[in-house]
Amino acid sequence: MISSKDAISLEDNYGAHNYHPLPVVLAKGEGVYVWDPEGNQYFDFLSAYSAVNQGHCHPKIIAALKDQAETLTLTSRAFYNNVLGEYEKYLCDTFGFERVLPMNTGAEGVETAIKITRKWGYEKKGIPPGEAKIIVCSNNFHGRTTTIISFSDDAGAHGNFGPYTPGFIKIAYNSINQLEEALKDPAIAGFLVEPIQGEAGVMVPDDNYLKKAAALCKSKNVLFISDEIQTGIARTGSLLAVCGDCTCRSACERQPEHYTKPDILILGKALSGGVYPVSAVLCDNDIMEVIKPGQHGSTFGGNPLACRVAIAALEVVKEENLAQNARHLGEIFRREMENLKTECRLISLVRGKGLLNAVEVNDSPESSTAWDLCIALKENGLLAKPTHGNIIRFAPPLVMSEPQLMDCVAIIRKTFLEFEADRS
Ligand code: IF1
Repeated sequence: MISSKDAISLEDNYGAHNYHPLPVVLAKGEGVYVWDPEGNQYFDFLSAYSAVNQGHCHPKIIAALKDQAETLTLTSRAFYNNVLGEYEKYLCDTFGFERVLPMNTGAEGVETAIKITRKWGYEKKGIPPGEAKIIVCSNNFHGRTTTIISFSDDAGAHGNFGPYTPGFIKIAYNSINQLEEALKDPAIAGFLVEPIQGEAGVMVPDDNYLKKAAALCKSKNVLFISDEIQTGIARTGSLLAVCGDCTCRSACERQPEHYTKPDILILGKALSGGVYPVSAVLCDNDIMEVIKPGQHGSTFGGNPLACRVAIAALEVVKEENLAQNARHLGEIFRREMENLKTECRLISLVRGKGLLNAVEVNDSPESSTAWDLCIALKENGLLAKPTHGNIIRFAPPLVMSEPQLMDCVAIIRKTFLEFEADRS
């Protein structure tokens, strides 16, 4: 097998330099573990940005992939296929919506939601042609397409990619007042929000923020659009982040004190368990009906391979109670990190929900401390990646066991304490 050194130099020499990876090469994965070509084992605390919630190479999902791959992979939507309808019904039943529009990547899901929202704005709300606006939040991350980066305020994501798509109004995240103010504009068609901001550094909004925001949108006839590409599929301790404290296996209005039903729900990443790019946009019929034949689509969206894989991936989430496990382990993880914070001055803040957590490193975002800590964690068998300079995101697969989590806590503890001792 190719060595780590050679794999890295090939990527360096032949790939676009659009990433700055941690210097580790992954050659195999199983559950919560990954291995490099030299056979070193690591706990994966990134989970491909929450796409492998079900763990690497989950046998049930891989079996579905293999079985369908030998039967039928792609038909295009010029014809019906025998899996798409079953998949759409399964998604509708699971998430409590009337219709699904299948796509592939997360960014395509967001683009789809934007198109549906604008069209709904003109055809249902009566916004004058060309004037529809969508409210978004500062420090958002919704993907990398030209329209989506138009409303990003990350210099790297946004800079020199203009001219930019107009029609977006930016407000502060977690500000009900600013939302109320922005909603006074009658040309607003939708409010696009992450229930927890991932890329921003795992920013958890105030309790009831989503509920209040959704209610305000409803009162102004504005669509509330939840981007659950990263937070969905059990990551934050419930099937969707908008399910609040409910650990039901489906998003349900049986628990209205917890659940905030979005008008449009966007899913991606772990919808396929990280096995294949699968995204989906869900909404009820009165909204989805604005999209007519020929007005939106994708060659690969809704292909039978994607549909089989996604059904299996969601079954795993339900059968293995991954939402409950994420909730339980998340509480332990944050408690342990809070304990470590009292002994180790390297940690300034711990936050998160379920198994989407972040530790703020007590140094400036310009310092290399968080990066150096991640290198040290890697040496000790745990992979995590810094974000925004001084934040480390900890998001293992949700199939982790409590003893495994305690092993990981021990690795993090040892690494941080040794790092601190070495520096002083
Ligand atoms: C990269 C972060 C995670 C997302 C939300 C849509 C998308 C994403 C809420 C687009 C994608 C990614 C992509 C990844 C880094 C990453 C990320 F660091 F930027 F914040 F997950 F933590 N909405 N998130 O988080 O989905 O088109 O990529 O399938 O390398 O850009 P996509």
